[in-house]
Amino acid sequence: MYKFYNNPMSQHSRRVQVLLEAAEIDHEAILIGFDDGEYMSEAYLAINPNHQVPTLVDGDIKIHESNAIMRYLCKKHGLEDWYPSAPEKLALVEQWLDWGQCRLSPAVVNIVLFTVFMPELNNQEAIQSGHETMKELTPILEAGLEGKDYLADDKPTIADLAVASNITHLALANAMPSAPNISAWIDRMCAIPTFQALTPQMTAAE
Ligand SMILES: N[C@@H](CCC(=O)N[C@@H](CS)C(=O)NCC(=O)O)C(=O)O
Repeated sequence: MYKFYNNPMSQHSRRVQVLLEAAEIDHEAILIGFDDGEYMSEAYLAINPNHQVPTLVDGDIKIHESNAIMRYLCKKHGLEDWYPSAPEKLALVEQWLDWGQCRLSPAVVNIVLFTVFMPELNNQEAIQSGHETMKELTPILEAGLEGKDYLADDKPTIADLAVASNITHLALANAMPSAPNISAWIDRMCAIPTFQALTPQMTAAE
């Protein structure tokens, strides 16, 4: 059985957990603590030297990087709906997965980490930079959803799980983007069993 190392406060963990639950994949969920320093322990570093969650262990295979884990699970379990193989759909899935990791996630981390989890560092520069970047990225995501229910297909894919978990993480800092296509999409994502249950309570930014 898979061992899934995670923490509920981690949006990268949440996206994988939603996929595991939605696809009814048997797994053992193992909580890795932040507050108690477990994520930096020798035992966990042997599993993931990046001291990050999530990690999936499948026998001898240890996989870090949330999107790589989702791709692996989709391939292994033939989850064609979640990770379509048709080139046009696949290209969009990969585009939004990469966009989420390379462009969106750093901005979300700057806002949420320094506003919510490490306010004592008073890193206003990072928070400001995150908000500035979100001003640029919100219209890009909004346009990507124009006339569409989901990012890459007429059904949710792992790209939606990845990008929506990033966007809803902003709720912790009361910084959810306020844009009609994004809001309607998040509502649709909340219809996925466990997505809403695992997602922080959402309030749009002022
Ligand atoms: N690129 C990684 C990011 C994972 C990540 O940033 N995890 C955070 C929690 S959301 C973490 O474990 N942070 C602890 C650390 O970086 O030391 C992924 O997609 O899995």
